[in-house]
Amino acid sequence: MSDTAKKFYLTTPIYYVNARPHIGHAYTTITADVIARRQRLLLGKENVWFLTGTDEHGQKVQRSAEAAGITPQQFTDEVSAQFRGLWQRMGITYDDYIRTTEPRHTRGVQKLFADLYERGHIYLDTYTGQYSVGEEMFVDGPPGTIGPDGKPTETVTEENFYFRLSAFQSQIIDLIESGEFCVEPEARRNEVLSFLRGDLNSGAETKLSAKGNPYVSGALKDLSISRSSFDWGIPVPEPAASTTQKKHVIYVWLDALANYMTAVGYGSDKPEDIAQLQKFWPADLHLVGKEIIRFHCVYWPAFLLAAGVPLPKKVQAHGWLLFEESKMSKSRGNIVRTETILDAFGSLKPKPIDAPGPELNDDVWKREQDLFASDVLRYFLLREIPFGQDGSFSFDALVQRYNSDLANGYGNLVSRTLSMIEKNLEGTHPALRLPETTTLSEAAQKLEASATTLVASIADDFSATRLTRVLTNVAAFITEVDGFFSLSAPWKLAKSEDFTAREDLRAVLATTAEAIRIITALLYPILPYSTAKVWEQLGLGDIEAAAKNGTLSNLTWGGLEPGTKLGPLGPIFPRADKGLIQIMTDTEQNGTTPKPEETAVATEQPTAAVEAAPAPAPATEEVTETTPTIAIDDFVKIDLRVARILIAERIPKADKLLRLEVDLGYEKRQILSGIAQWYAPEDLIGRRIIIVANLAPRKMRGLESHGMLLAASHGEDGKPILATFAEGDEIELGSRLK
Ligand code: ME8
Repeated sequence: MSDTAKKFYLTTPIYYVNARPHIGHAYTTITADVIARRQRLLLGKENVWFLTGTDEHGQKVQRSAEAAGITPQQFTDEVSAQFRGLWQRMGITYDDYIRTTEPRHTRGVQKLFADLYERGHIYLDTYTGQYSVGEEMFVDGPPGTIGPDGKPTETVTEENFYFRLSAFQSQIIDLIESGEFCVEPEARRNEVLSFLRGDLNSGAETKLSAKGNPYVSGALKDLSISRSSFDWGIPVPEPAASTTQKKHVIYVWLDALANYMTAVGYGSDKPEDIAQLQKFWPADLHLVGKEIIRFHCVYWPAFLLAAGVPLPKKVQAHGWLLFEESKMSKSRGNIVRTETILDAFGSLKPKPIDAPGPELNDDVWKREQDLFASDVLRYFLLREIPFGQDGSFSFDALVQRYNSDLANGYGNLVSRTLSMIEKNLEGTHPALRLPETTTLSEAAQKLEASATTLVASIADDFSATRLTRVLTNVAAFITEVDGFFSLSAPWKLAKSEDFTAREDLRAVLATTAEAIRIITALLYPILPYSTAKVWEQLGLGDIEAAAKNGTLSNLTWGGLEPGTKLGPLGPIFPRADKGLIQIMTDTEQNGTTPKPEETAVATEQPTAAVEAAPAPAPATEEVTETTPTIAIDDFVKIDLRVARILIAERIPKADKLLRLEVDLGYEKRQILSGIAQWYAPEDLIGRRIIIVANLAPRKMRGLESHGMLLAASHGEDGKPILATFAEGDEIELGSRLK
């Protein structure tokens, strides 16, 4: 197996399928995605391999499937697809997704087990002990001991296969001490080392390793690596299997850890798999949460040493996302689902009413919304939680951070710079020169120096996964560029006829635009969607092409070609209303993301509109405080018309929806509306109502809804009261409301 420097193989943990994904999982996966994108810039796409997947065996999964009344395979298929679907929704660029129920994995795990057995590292023995089902491990202590998952252990007596873990104690200590097997951060390294050494002050016999590192002999016990009390796992292969009466499955952690190798071809004899394994193994980085450090830094290297396989180069452990003060986890019931955030932030990018042509269909637009919202979450998690430390999550902080750094910071800088170039310089980038005015010239030179320092320091920060530092340094640079912009006051320069002022205007805008180019290139791995939009607006085309051809990794000041035309401009980071916090909180409390049709007439409905809105807007009280004023031009875009309800009926299996056919005088329409809880269909027929006639059609439950009814939202439960006309009002159907 090769050890070339010019490749990078990184992994996330493979996630258990006994719980649905939450933002704790997203945190690791996002971090890995950022590292993968950055590495691709440096090494080229073909030399980077990013693996994620799902861990599908074990008693916990078997029990969850039983509780759900389905087979373990059905259960794992379902949940694994949820993880995968979420990563796709978020634009995660994994190269491979491994499932431990795949044949390629089974084959590799059985080979590993057979090799270990053949090399004499596995023996059969009987053991009675306390087993934590939640964590899939034996723990020390009397019956009823509380396991690491916070639940009482179970007494388990089993004849098991054992792995001679104890034989590798001193060797692993040496590998970690020498840095050959790197464990980061420091605190985790110390934790692993002290576990491996045993308590040197306990009075027990101390030995010295080959490299002179002290350890308590016997502190590391052999490890049971098979189970016979359940069968949802990979069977122990021959010849070991025939040495025992019972059927054994391989311990889920041996099974799971091996994914890192089986996914790149271990256990296969196909030439392409062998080549893949040679190219990418050993892994360069296993990214994990801190609670599984022992499995990755003690068991895993021991299995590999025993099998004669090179060790991964580094294991890096991050801290936990806390919610309401404790670790976010399914068993504690305090999780936040990523979908909640994607839906809420996605709603900040409503599909334009006058969206052009079929290329901007609902699916395409939904994709844009998801990727945008995913950027927001990426930014927040990486900006707020220094890698390695625990960090609290709150919706409040998410909205605040978004508004301060993205809407007001980066987004505002981009929009004010580019719109000035558009207005004053015919949308064409001027040549980069120093301004004539001394103070401005000095400030511009300082900015260039800061940019150069930033580019250099960020390379190190990225490679050490100091992503919070990357973002704080970029944010500080954005503030500096903003300061330069304000000091130069280009809007005043633009009004002057003076020659120097005109020249300075060009120099200032060129300097700011160049700074934006650098910022955007640096942020690309973290904000792939938004930076692509800024790149287009800068007139630089496709950022992915720039990533491939090296433009994003060779950042020298002055790279923006003068004469480049700006792309079409538009808002990148619309400001988020505080109401979004409530929406996300409510969504989590209700336990599920409301399906579009269920959000209709939700209590949070902001206005009088009643339709199947994908993401409800803030509560009415909130809205009166925060709804922005609009110009008459905005209002006239909304085509409000008088219509009469011809048909109203319930839709099977949709409790909240009614199907209406309305007459607009000039045409008849079908509209689906979430008012079924409040209005009996028969009471609606014949009513004259107001509809938003130019709302883009959308499909719900396979039916197209073309328009939206207006209603006032009444009382705490948001009961809709349809806007209508008095009995005697003479009004033609189809009349426009203005
Ligand atoms: O442990 N904060 O799977 P798992 C931060 N299948 N990260 C979190 C988190 C939180 N609150 N909750 C989960 C397993 N994670 C095994 C791994 S690998 C060979 C087998 C992330 O579904 C974090 O990366 O319990 C953590 O290590 C991982 O999800 C655990 O996922």
